[in-house]
Amino acid sequence: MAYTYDPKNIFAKILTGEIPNKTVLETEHTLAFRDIYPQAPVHVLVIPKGAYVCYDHFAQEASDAEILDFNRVIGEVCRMEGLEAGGYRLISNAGRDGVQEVPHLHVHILAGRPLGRMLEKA
Ligand code: DGP
Repeated sequence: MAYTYDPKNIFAKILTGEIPNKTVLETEHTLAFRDIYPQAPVHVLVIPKGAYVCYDHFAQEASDAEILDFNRVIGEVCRMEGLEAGGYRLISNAGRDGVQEVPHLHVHILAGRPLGRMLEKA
């Protein structure tokens, strides 16, 4: 599938500094920042700096360095936020059925309260 990246999406604007963010961690290829509408006491979004729409796009086209850095940042944020003991959930929504609102790859890190079952029955 060919991916079309919208360079005007909200997270692209966060990456250019056009929209402010509460940064948790920044590296060469990755930015982690607090979600504006937190769903849990800890709600951090991790995004690659490159123009990738969703996880499979990233996994297909990103460099090894970008993929390594992205995954390391997710783990590092979990440690920085002290989540190892209590646990956490990672979510990456994609496309229509995943109900992805912002079309720039992001992984949600959610923690700080019991999060319930992963999905409610339809
Ligand atoms: P998703 O549905 O997976 O695409 O989640 C998008 C998330 O992005 C949602 O939890 C709210 C968050 N969000 C939307 N706009 C902004 C913003 O301007 N700043 C921040 N920090 N988060 C945003």
